[in-house]
Parts: sequence; structure tokens; C-alpha cells
Amino acid sequence: MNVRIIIALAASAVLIGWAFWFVSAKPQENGAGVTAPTATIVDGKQFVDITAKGGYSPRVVVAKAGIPTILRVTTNGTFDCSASVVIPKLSYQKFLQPSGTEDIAISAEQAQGTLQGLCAMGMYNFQIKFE
Ligand SMILES: [Cu+2]
Repeated sequence: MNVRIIIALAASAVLIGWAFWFVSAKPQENGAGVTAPTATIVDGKQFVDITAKGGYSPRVVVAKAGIPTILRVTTNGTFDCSASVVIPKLSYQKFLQPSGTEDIAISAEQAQGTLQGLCAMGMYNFQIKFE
């Protein structure tokens, strides 16, 4: 086989691989470089909305510290393990319904620092940054 053809094939293989990596890596950049969404405050109560399906979205939410907060986790046809939510700091652990919303109360005292939530296996996570 001609050496030039081999080089051309190798080069295109590298390019295709790089293109695939670029496309698949893009959605995971969420949170880095992008401004984190903020919680909404209604009548002195703070709401943080997170969707659980194949992971958590948004991954990072910025909230105000020291305000009673409702963490609202929404599932919609969620059959993966992101339906099993664990929040170590709150001693919270629950297997959510595949579709629905779950309100998790966070007291004003608990609304400090970074609160991390995980799936039961720890492969997906989200953070609420109280500041
Ligand atoms: Cu998991």
C-alpha cells in the first residue's frame, strides 16, 4: 500500500475521532465558563429547581444563604439512577417517582455554603452554592 494513502487514512481517523470527541464533550461543559443559574425568591421563600434525568440539570445553582429554601426536583420519565437522590448534609435519601416533582425543604440554618446532591451511586451530582 502506498505510504501516502496510509498517512491520509491515519490523519482522517484522527480528525474524525477529534470531531466526535468535540461533539460529545460539548454538553458536559455546562457550569464551567457558563454563568450558573440563580434561585428564584417568592415571598421570602427561595426555590431551586433541578431536573433529574440522566444526571442533574442545572449542575450548579447559586442561591442566597440563610433563607428557607425549597429544592424542587423534577423527574420526567426518569428511569436511570438520577431518580435516587442523596443529599448527605441533609441526611436526605429518596427514590423519586419516575415522573413528578419532589420538594425538599432546606432550613435557613442549612442554607449555608455548598450543598451537594448525588445519585445513589455517586456518578451524577449537583451543587447549590449559598452565598
Ligand atoms: Cu448513579
